[in-house]
Amino acid sequence: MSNRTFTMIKPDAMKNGHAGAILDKIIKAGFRIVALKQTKLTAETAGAFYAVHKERPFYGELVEFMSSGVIIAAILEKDNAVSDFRTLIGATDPAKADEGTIRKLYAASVGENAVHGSDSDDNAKIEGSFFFSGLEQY
Ligand code: IDP
Repeated sequence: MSNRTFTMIKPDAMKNGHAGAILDKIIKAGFRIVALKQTKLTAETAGAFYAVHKERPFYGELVEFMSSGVIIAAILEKDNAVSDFRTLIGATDPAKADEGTIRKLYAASVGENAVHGSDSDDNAKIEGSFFFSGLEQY
């Protein structure tokens, strides 16, 4: 079990002014920020990040949405990081997310759902290194 996960604050939450509140919630939940930056994905880089979903019907919509505005990307550290972070953000569809979760509080739909959280330790490593070199992780 690794102690790191990777997150993005997605374009909807950035545009709606929720980035500060989301970061506050993440830090108060006990995650340490290992690396963090604001950046913008192109259709090409968003497509590469989500390549695992290439065959899903929502892939085109997802790529368009994720490249529609700036995001914040971050690597987070905590015991049991991947699983605890998935609990903190809630279900993919905010309508099904538990009360108090980030997606319940700040997301509007299953597509535009405010935050990303890695779903495994292996993916946390792959996704973190998609955005950050080793020298950017403290
Ligand atoms: P996750 O982000 O909760 O792990 P995944 O099933 O891995 O959920 O899907 C990745 C992302 O694709 C979701 O966070 C969401 O932005 C988008 N997505 C998932 N299902 C749908 C859908 O049915 N319609 C549109 N977008 C979707």
